[in-house]
Amino acid sequence: MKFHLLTIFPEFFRGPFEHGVVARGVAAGLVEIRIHNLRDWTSDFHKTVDDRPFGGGEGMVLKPQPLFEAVEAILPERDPARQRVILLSAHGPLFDQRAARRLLELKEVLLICGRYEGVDERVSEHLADEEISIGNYVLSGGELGAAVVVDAISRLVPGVLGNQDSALHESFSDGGEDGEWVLDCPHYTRPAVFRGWSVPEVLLSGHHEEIRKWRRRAALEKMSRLRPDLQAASAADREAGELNVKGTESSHDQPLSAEDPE
Ligand code: 9D3
Repeated sequence: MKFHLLTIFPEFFRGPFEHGVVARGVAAGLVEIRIHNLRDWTSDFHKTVDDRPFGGGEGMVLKPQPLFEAVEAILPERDPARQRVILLSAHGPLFDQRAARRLLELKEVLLICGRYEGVDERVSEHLADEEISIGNYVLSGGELGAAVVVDAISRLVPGVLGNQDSALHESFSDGGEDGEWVLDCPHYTRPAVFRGWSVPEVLLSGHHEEIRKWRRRAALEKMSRLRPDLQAASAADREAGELNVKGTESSHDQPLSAEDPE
């Protein structure tokens, strides 16, 4: 998987891509990231990338010329089945796990990071194949969005995660097909009692079948509590209610008789 990032802040990505999963994917040769400085495609002495908006108004707009020339130089002939030019913008459809899986099918993705008040609309109309927003809030530019997109896709590239099962199972225990967002179960580690709060007893029991059932119930209960907006949550709620997860939870407050394994 090859990513191109087109930005006026090339140094922005040093942090996000030099750590963790993305860095490992790059080191393993499974992910390739090329960062391109938009100013390299300006032709004037001052390397101007922006200009005032026609019709007046606040702020500056990214000029089309450096963006078009950059994209045409980076991807000279675009194969729409394998390459995609994406404009990160506050106005695009929201990026989600389903979009990450869709883009994983491509060989090469060029992410255009907007800045200032916006990008000349002809970039959206005639240069980018699609637009992506990462959420309904105002950011200062597309760089953080591009980093999010690269991270989410890179961890799906086969072999990038140590344990290949992880990417498939996490948050998709039974929602992988239709893109339903299914939350993971709660996790605990030592000590078994921390500041008086106990780990649910079943997790210390060694009863794998009981643990599996508890984890499923707890995941559903947590999702319906924290994400009632998700469609699966209402079904989850019913199941959690029937199976009485809340009853399981009350054991949190009781001190454990079991020895602290620490
Ligand atoms: C309401 C007028 N403008 C806000 C001051 C609109 C606007 C222009 C430019 C809002 C954001 C931006 C810059 N944002 C991005 O380039 C961006 C973004 C975002 O703001 N939110 C979520 N995802 C993304 S991806 C790129």
